[in-house]
Amino acid sequence: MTTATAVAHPNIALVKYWGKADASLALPATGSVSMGLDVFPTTTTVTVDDGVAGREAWDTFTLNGHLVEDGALVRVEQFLDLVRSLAGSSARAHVVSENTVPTGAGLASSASGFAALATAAAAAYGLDLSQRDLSRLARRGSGSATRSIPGGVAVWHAGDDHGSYAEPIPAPPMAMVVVTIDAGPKPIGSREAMRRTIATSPFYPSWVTSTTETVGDMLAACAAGDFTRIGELTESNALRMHATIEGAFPPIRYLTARSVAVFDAVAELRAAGVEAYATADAGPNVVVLTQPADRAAVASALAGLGDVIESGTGPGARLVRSEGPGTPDPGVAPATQESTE
Ligand code: 2P0
Repeated sequence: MTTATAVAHPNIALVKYWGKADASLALPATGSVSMGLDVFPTTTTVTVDDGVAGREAWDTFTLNGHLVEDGALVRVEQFLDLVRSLAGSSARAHVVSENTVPTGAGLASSASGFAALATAAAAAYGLDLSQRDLSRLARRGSGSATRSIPGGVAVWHAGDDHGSYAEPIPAPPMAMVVVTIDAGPKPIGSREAMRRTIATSPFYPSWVTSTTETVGDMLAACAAGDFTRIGELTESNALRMHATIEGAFPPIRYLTARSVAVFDAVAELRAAGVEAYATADAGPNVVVLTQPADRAAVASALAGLGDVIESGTGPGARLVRSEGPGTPDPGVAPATQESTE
């Protein structure tokens, strides 16, 4: 038996990923840029059981103390199949995951979930992958997980299977305030909503063209340390994504009146001289980008509009424990950024 435990955090895109160029390889239609959070870690342990192998055997997946038996188990098993094919193993695994995102906080758990799973599973199956290769692997579990491997401020490149990975980029100090205004379930999951947007939104081709341009602008703004430009690009790109999604048929609208109220409050903060910029993912909750010195003031200004949680810029996924033959030493994780290929 070999076992490995990894920790990963969620990330929030400053330039969004919305749409795949190739669903089977999980290749995005455009690049994207994100900030990793330092709150809500997911801790995942993968134990490879050599005594349980072959087609007739099953993996198990326990999430927050409950055995999972629905579609989430299928997604985990498919991901482990990929790891097994890379490792040349048919041994089944037990996956035990603790996800600390409060229920309904509006943050996707698939980013931290698949980043932690990729890191732990690779180690447990004896694969010693670079950070770059781990991000490629995490991509196959969930697109946004690609960016949770490096953490910090990261770019996820569009490209082919080899070229589509995430890596850290230099950026000025930043913070976020998560404003949860609705803890209910989303009307439609992002994977299906992406498919419908591509198939039916007349705005989608423009989204791809403009977002490709915005990634370049964002990288330049980050390199220049220009927080104002980073914030302006972030808010603009989020609204462009929502406009593109709203153009689908039947339409999909994630932002509610209460979401828009947070965007309004953020605009008022800016008018009062506080640099803050709003973004939102595939749901009604809003995340506000600001600078570390302003985060407490932003959180207190927005407290009446929802539950607020502050976050700094978080670390990348890391291996915290590994035991058994062939597992990497957690002392050297996270792996280097260089490709092993
Ligand atoms: C993002 N989102 O860039 C965008 C913005 C949601 C809105 O990545 O199908 O759960 O697993 O690749 O990663 C959510 O999409 O989708 C997402 P899959 P994922 O963060």
